[in-house]
Amino acid sequence: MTIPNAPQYVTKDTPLEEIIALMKRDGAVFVRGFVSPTDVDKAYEEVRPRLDKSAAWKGSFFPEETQKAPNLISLSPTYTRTQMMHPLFQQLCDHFLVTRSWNWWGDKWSESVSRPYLTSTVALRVGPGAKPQPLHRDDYVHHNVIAEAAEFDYRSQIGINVLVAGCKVTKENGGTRFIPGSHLWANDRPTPPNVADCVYASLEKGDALIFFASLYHGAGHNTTADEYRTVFSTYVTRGYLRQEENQFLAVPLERVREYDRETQKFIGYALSDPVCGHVEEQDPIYVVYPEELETGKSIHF
Ligand SMILES: O=C(O)CCC(=O)C(=O)O
Ligand SMILES: [Fe+2]
Repeated sequence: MTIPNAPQYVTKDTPLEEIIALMKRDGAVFVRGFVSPTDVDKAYEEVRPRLDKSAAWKGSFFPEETQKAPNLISLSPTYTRTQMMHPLFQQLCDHFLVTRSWNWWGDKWSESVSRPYLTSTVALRVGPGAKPQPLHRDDYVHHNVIAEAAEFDYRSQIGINVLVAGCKVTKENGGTRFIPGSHLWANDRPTPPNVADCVYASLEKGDALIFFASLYHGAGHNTTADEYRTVFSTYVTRGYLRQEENQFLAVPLERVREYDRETQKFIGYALSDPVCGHVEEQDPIYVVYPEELETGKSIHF
């Protein structure tokens, strides 16, 4: 029996319209057999060395038992090809995150179409004993503000994430938990999200959880003695959330180094609070001053 507002399991062959309707209603869908276990294993082998050397997190967003591998495109061509560029994920991003606007261009009424693009990638390996993450919205990174709405509103949604299970994911080993329907909630609700309203991802290796970045969610509690829960995470956002002139590609680093620090920060070598613009989970100013990386203040939100 289908329980209303309980997130549904679909396959990558389920008609796109059905998946879109479920996303609008629940804010999330589970996709069975999203990537083959062979491709997941290959991607895992490509990111494992980085996960193994992940330093313990000192902030409160991740428990210290969680190891992370950011920058997956550099690490794993298999991940990039089979997960980030997955046709179903691409179709959903195209459906929900293309921005179209109309303007007068002289006397011509013209349309601009901005396509979605990648905003961040990370593999997350939650170790035994890891406490749950706080429930949060990933679109807080881009300061998204949502007004209370009974109906789905395209313009309120600025991001979609896909989590792909790198192993069997269960409630016990820290499976992602989330509140179905919370993608419709206003930011300024007077009460915090309630863990009791959560459902827990239960995934086989290669299954996916696709959800709006506005959905309240977080990694669960790993209560096992010896299981490591790995997921690959891909975040996509609207294409206009960027600088007009791409300073990072247009200005060579040698030129950037000739300017003072305030100028470098204004060019873009700074974090936008909370965590936008990081490089390998660090403030991008360390790309300009790599010698400060050891002594500098690292991000631990
Ligand atoms: O590890 C998970 O299950 C979710 C991670 C997450 O929500 C995040 O890092 O923003
Ligand atoms: Fe998150």
